Amino acid sequence: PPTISRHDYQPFPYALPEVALQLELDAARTRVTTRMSFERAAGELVPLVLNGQDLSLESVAIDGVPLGPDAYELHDEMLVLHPQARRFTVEIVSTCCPEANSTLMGLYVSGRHLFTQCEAEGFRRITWFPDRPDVMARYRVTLQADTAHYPLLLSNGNLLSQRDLGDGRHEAVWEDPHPKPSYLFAVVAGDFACREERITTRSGREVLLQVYSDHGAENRTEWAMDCLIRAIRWDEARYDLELDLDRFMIVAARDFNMGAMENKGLNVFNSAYVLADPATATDATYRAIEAVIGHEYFHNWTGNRVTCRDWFQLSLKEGLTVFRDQEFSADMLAHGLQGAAAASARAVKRIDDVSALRIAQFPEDAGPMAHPIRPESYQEIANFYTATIYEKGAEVIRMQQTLLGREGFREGLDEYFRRHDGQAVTCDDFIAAMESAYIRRNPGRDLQVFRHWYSQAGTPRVTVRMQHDPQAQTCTISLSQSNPPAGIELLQNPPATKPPLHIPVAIGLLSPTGAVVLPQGAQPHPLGAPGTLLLELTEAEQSWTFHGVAERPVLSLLRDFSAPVIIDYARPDTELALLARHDSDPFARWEAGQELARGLVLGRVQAQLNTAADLLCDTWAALAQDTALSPAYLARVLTLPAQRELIELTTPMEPQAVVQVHRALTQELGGRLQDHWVRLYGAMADDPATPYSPDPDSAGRRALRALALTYLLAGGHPQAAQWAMQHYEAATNMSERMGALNALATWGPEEVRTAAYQHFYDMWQDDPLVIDRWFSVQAASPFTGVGEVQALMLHPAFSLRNPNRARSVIFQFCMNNPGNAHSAAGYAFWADQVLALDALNPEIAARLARAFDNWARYTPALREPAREALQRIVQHPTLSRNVAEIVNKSLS
Ligand code: HT7
Ligand code: ZN
Repeated sequence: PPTISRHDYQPFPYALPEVALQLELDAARTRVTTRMSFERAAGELVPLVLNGQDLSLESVAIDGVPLGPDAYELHDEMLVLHPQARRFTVEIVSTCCPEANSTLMGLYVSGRHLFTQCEAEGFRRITWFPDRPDVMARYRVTLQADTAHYPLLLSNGNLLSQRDLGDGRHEAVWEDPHPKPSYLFAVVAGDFACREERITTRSGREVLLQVYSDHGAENRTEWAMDCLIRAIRWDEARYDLELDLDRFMIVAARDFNMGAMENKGLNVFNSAYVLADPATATDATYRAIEAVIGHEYFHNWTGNRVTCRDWFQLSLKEGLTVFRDQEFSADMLAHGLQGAAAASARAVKRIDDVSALRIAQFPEDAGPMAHPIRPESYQEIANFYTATIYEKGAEVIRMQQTLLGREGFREGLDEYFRRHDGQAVTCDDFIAAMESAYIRRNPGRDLQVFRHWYSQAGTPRVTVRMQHDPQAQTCTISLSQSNPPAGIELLQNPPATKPPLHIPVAIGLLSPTGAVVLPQGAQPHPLGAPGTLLLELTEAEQSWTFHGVAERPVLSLLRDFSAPVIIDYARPDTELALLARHDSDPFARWEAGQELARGLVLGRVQAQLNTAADLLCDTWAALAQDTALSPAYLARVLTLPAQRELIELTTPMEPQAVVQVHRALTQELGGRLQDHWVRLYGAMADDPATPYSPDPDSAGRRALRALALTYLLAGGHPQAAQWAMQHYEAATNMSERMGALNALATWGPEEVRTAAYQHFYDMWQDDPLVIDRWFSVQAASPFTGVGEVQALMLHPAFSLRNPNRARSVIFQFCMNNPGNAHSAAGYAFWADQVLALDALNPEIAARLARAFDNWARYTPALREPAREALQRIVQHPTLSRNVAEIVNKSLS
């Protein structure tokens, strides 16, 4: 497949101010009439190139004159016209087949409804069009459909009119006042229940908010509406950004490739991120819905009002919007809290986000798909909706806030909107706006070095050295950075040389008893925990000397995870234990405990040292009794680093050994700290008379109780299985129920496990989202091997066509069951499923194709079967462009 390069960008040679679309909607064949008024930008004649995919062309006319087939060129995915006038109107009639469209891109059928998904390049599956984000037009959309089947006809913007067409069909006309790129276009047709509210925005405009769902699910959309209102209020308060529409709609779809889509005024959501009630949703689901609703709503400004010039700029909207949703979620967790309690609540969110970054993005940056947050090239843009674009992109934005301070960052963002509202722009435009605020605050300095974050792949390593001079009472900290080539940079000849990055490293100094040490004259960073100092590393190596430091300090490093880097600092475990107990920065405190556990696991796996876990046990025992820690925070502190995170840290990668050691250590902690788990299990019990609430405190208590139960089962407490079954049966909400089911799936005796699975299925068989959980928990269980997962796929409720179902079984097994997936049979299963999915839905297949990206670093016994499985995929005669790009990179 051809490679598209960032440097080849050319502006589209025509302006397209107005588009009128008419869709005669029908699941079998939808007829689309598209009228586009073009205006040529430059003087000379230039062909008009339109994109299209899987369309049948009925007619083309320019200024009302039909074109014969020799007046245009019709290629596989391109229609080329040769207009002569400077201003002209093109009218195209074409058809597409929604019910035959299993890709879930363009116009497709889900349940009894019709939905569209246009990002990134799905609009071209609806009609011939300049399907690129820098072509921004005003849309008027006429929808016609069978009234009984599709009583609701929705599109972007405002509803202008509705009428009965008299033949059992009806029509709705919508107009979006805001110019937009085609990827933000949306249509939904079907029969839905609707929850609605009217609110008044900050400037006093009344707006209508609607959440549409399948009939019967309307009692599960209250939380989504509540989240939407909180997101609107948060954006008004934090960034002065107001909803710019009279009507904002969210529609839940059962079949959806991703989490949700920010179409202007008509967001389409995977139903998993809309529907929640206490009986069917866990605490984590409630928080995920809040994050995704926030994310899509925040796109209304960061993505929709100011959009991307081309798809290389994807992180411009995604990184920034993830950062905004992370801040929103953190503020919701900290709501009503002050001081250290608020900091600890925010740290819980930071811990979860950094853990996700380490599990998904660090491995990506260390593998064949490594790319900068602004990629240089791609074959299939759908493959670049990655953890790097989203999560590392958000870290790059967060570093800008750290460097500018909250107010400076706000000034920069205001400047960005002042300069670019209504435009399609680049990451350079964003950083230039931020730089204007940075320079105002830091005369003589700029963000020139910082810009390299946009062009370099790979996770930088920062090595730390510290020298203390007791006589002079000075402490000198030296930081050096290394940014080795990553991904395709490794294939370049000569190898890429990478300039240093601008890395904000937040640190703190602790006395040997754990007290905050503030060196003489040092200015603490306003965003940080007590005693936080910000070191701005901009060169390969730099040193800072601090005065008035009488005793050798213990360094607290990378506070609040101030940069997406790996820290190398050799130090005794006793320092980590001290930090885990006393660091004033709650993120760094958690990190110290994780580092202690990581060292223990990796020592046992790699050096086959049976290092004693005494220090970890003592530290955890102390923390388990620290009543100042919130249950949510303590649940994170007492959780071992994830198996996936640890596997990536082994060289060569040893998935089986990590799983074994991880399980053995969990058993050991379960046994040695048994008294603490018993106490916490009792103390964290819900009061059955109190109605369920997903608030952070209640959710934290449930998380800690479920963790204690897991350790009790792992540690072999004689009553644990009985408690787990009681916990499962007595649960008054899905969070408690899943807490017990997960513990049983990971550690429970076979008969108890199987009985719980059966009970769960009998109870929830008619609820697809809950049955997704039922499949997931089994697919990720260490007791589920290839044979068992194949049996799950034979279950009548399984379907490869529904992405949520495919994710809950196949993805869960391949990505979250390392002890079983990493085997010759596991890889063969994976290859079969990639090929089967590719025939239906290439975007989903390509995501699965990435499950074993880093196979070349596996232990030799696994490398060969992984390579064979990849070869089998690559040799398949009808591979999609999506999967081909992934597997070719993986094998190169
Ligand atoms: N901006 C949205 C991306 C998206 C998407 C991309 C490719 C294929 C299907 C898709 N559905 C949604 C989601 C977001 O980041 O908000
Ligand atoms: Zn997004």
